[in-house]
Amino acid sequence: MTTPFRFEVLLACLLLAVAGIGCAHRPPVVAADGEAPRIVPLPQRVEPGAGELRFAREVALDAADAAPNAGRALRELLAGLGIALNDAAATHVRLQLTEDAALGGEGYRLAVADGIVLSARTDAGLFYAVQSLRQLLPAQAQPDYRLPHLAVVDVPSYPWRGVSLDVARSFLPMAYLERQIDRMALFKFNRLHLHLTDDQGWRIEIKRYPKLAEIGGASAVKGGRAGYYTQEQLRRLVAYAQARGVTIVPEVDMPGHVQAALASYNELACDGVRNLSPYDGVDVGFSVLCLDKPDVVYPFVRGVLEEVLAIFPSREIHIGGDEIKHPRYSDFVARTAAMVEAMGRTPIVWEEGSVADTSPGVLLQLWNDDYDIAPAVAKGHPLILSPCSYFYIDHGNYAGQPETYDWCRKEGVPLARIYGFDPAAFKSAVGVEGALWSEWVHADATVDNRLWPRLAAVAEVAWTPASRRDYAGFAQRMGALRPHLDALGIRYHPEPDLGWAGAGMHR
Ligand code: TNX
Repeated sequence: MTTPFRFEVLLACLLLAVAGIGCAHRPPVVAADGEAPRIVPLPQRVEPGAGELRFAREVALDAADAAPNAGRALRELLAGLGIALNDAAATHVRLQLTEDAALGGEGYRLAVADGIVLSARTDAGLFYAVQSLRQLLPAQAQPDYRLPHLAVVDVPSYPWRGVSLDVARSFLPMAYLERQIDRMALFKFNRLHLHLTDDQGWRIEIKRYPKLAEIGGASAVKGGRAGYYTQEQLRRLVAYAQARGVTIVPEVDMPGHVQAALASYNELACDGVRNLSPYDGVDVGFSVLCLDKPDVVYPFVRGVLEEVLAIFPSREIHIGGDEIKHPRYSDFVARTAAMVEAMGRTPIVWEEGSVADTSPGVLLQLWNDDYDIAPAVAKGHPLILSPCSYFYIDHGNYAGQPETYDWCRKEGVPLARIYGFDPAAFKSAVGVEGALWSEWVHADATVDNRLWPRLAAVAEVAWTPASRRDYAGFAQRMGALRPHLDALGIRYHPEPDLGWAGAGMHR
């Protein structure tokens, strides 16, 4: 643990002041209560001001019509805190679009002085300004409010800040996914990758192949939940996520991990295959689409992808490609990736797909720490980073946590470990993604426990450059956001590093 940065800087300032030199480096902002401002992920720049803004439960709001998502989020934030809108109120809150190239597509400014000004070039940037304000304000309504004067200028390091949820092994209800999107938005995530199909279940309605949902949707891993999403539900989810800056990235895992599909449509399996039953185990690598029957398999793949693409506007579409050995594997990946590209989208394939002859635009998702991805990077493939010893949060919050995997790392994947990851080691990285597989995670509360607070570390790794990060500062800021997580009903892991361990905590 390092000494909190604030103290060191204050001490340095004091010494310089005594020497009559003044202080060139300003400390990070110190809020009214003496704590660093609780913004996670840490912004690129926070300039402290001298005073504080106080207001009672009304403000005058001036919000740009051209920023509907940010405007809605800001109105919801204020309403949730019992702050009324009144044009005659003394305190003004302004949400404005500005031309400032340095802010890019997702950056923003947030200034608190006599009033509150949020500015950005885009609705997305303004939405993030609102999320920072949401963290600075209390989680519950108060009789009046105090905010330290400050000026934040913020831009993310990486454009891909993702979470992946495995809804195939064990299903998650639509209401949980909506809650998850709200929570992700608070930490400025912008991708929710849904692993929609696997051996244990097929979770998306495909109208041309109705048995995928009827039969494939009825199974789950032992102890897990079965179910499937209708196309209508998924369209609503896409819109819900879009309004919160989150793109839903669908994954249909092929050509392996397909037992649920084979059980639904037996002809997708090779003729000699005997095991065509639904599957509820945890072993992998045994099922495969019959790549010797291209006339059966590729029309199926095309039919499924056409419906998937019609539901999900995401530019990137995940086609799986993990954990299968087959002489025609490379050919399948190359052909399916080309199909997705011909449909105007960008395929994502798990790292193993790097052996296939695909265009360099295909995104690869790295998941084994020691996989030799360098040749693919040399070919120009962009990478989504999910190396398992940092980002597989189906592993324990601590060593030996019940109902967690430890195949990738015996000691689990604790918060501090995630925080220490530096994506800059991979030069073609577009960002990072935390992955929750659900072989052992079957209830909403267990999902919460695995995701939080670790996703906050994933968010900061994706947003804030390693040079600006320090774990002690993160622990202090994140520790202070506990009431916000409580207000969202999150049943988080009682992380000792954040001071959350102890009586009365969620387990
Ligand atoms: C590996 S990551 C898998 C998943 C498992 C996970 C469990 C990947 C591409 N394949 O099928 O659920 O490990 O940790």
